Amino acid sequence: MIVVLAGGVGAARFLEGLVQVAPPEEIVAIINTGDDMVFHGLHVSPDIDIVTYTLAGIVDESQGWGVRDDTTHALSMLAQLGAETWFKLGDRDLAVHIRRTELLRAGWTLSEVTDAFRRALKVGVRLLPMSDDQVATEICTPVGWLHFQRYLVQRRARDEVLGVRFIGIDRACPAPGVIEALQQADAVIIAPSNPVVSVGTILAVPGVRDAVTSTPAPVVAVSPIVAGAPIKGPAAPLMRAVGLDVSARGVAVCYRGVIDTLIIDQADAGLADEIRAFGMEVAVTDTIMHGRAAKRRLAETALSAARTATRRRP
Ligand code: FO1
Repeated sequence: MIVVLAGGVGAARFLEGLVQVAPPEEIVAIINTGDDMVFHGLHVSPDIDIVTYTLAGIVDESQGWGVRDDTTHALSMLAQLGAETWFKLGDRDLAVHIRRTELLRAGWTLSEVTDAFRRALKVGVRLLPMSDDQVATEICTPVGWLHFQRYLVQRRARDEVLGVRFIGIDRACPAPGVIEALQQADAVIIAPSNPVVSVGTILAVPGVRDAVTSTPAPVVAVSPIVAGAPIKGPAAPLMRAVGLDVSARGVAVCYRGVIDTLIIDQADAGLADEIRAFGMEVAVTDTIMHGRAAKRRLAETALSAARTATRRRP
C-alpha cells in the first residue's frame, strides 16, 4: 500500500502519475481539510474535490479545480440575490456540495461522504480526509486573521502573512483509517503540496506526525519549490512567515526528522549536499508535471526512491 499525504492541485497531479505506475486500489490519499469552508450554507472541501475530480478525469485542468466545462448559472443567480460570489462554484460543483451537505446533515461523516463520492465517480484510489472533525486554516495578516480561502481567493494573497494557525486542530482526531494506513504502508509519499498549510495541516492532526515518523515504511517527499518559487499557490509568503527559506532547502528543514528522502528538481541540484547534511537522502529529477508522461516519471522516481531509501528518521 502506498500512502500519499495530499493537498490540492500538486497532489492531484502527482496522484495522476501514481495511478499509471501502481494499482489505484493499492493507493490511499490522506487529504488536507483545513481549506474547507461553508459557502451558501454548503460544505465545500476544495482539496478533496480537486483530488476526486482529477482522478475521475473531470477536473478543469486549466484551473486545477472545479469541473471541466462547468456552467455558472447558479452563481449568477446567487449574485443577483446579493450573495458573496468571490468563490467561483460551478453548477456541477455545486451539486457535489449540496449532496455532501445533505449527507453530513443526515449524520454521515466526511470520510463516508468522500468514499461514497469517489466510488460514484469511479475513482479507484482510497481517499481519506485527514479528519472528520472541523479544522480551519487561518492566516494572520495586518487586517486580522483570515480564513485561508478569504486570504487566497477573495483577497488574492495580497496581504502580508504574519502567522498561520489551524483552528480546531487540538480537538481533531485522525479520520478512520488514517493512522492504520500510515502504520501498514509500504511507502509514504508526501506530495508536492504546500508544506506549511496543506501538508503542515495534516501533520498537525494529533497522532499523524507520530504515525509518519514511526512508520516502518520509507517516507519520501517531493519538493513543491523549484528554483526558489512554488510551482503553484501561495507557499512563498507562508513559508517565510514560519521562518523557512523559500527553497528546496526550506522544504528540507520543514520535513527534517519526518522523511528519509527528499526529491528535488534538477534546477536545485546545487542544494543536494546541503540538504543531505540535514539527515536525509536526496533524489534529483524533473519535478515539473507538464503532461501525462512527466507525471508518470515523477511517480516512478518517488517509488524507486522509496524502494532504495534507508531509514533516516530518528
Ligand atoms: N481558487 C481560486 O483561486 N478561485 C476560486 O474561485 C476557486 C473556487 C473553487 C471552487 C471549488 C474548489 O474545490 C476549489 C476552488 N478554488 C478556487 C481552489 C481552492 O480554493 C484552492 O486552490 C485550494 O483550497 C488550495 O488547495
